[in-house]
Amino acid sequence: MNTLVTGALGQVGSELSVTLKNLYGENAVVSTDIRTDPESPLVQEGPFYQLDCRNGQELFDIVKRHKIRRIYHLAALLSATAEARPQEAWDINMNGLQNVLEVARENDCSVFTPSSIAAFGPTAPKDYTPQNTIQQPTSMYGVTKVAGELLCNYYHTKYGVDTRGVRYPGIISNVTMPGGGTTDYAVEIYYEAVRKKRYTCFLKGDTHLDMVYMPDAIKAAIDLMEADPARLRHRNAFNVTAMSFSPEEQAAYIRAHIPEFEIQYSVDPVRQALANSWPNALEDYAARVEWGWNPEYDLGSMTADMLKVLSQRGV
Ligand code: AKB
Repeated sequence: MNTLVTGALGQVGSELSVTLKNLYGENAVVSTDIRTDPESPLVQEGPFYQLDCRNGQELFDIVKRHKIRRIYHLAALLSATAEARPQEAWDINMNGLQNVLEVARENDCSVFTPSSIAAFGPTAPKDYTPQNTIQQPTSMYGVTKVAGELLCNYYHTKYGVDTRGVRYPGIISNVTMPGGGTTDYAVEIYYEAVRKKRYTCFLKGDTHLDMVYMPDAIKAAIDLMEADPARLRHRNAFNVTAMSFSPEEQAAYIRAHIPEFEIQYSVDPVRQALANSWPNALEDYAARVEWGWNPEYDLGSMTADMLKVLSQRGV
């Protein structure tokens, strides 16, 4: 069964594509992205296409040519960029997704679409936010995530398309930097800790958000798509989380390895407002019961691994 990844040069896509190639075979995974990067092994080794998912015909042609049966649709604008360019965010996040769902309907593909903690707004319970609760996000990113969840469920019930998704928290990784998100600070802090032993954070020190380390985020996407459909009571999208912490708590964990590390704050009002509107911590019972979600990393083990990998690489 061949697999297509959109947004393959992004933070999740770059690592997911490599993992999928290791699992299913080099040529069984086709990578696409709106941009290209001649330095990327995914581009050099292929198959790779520069593709804007808003172009439904090109997407259809690639899916036909490579006999694709599974799509990981990761191409999207993240929260801070979407807030700066809301019309474009709606266009990319929604029209791109609808093209993917249409192509999946016509070619009998299953579809993984990530949602986000941003699919909740200020009216949802802040702590242990349930799987099923009120979803009234106030950001354009969140609006596209809720609409995307509903659209994916619609394609499942109306057309039988096998759509599945998770509500990702902030994702921390050491391979590809995130871009344009509110949770990007939680990645930058490790790079700056290794480089300069100090970091200026754009969120307030006591802002709690859910997070997950990349190996667990990748495992979530693959395990959910491999799960027995008979066990799935939910589809779009499952709450998942591995940890919830604030910048000041993260800094304390970094100080256990780098005692001189200092954190300062220069708050960005746009990203602070986004973070304030999201949950502090999700409840992820449905994911645990229905497809075995069980993250390996917590704040301590992730911090140790991030600092070790970045120091060894000499970032
Ligand atoms: C963002 O910050 O925009 C993303 C997300 C929480 O979905 N990382």
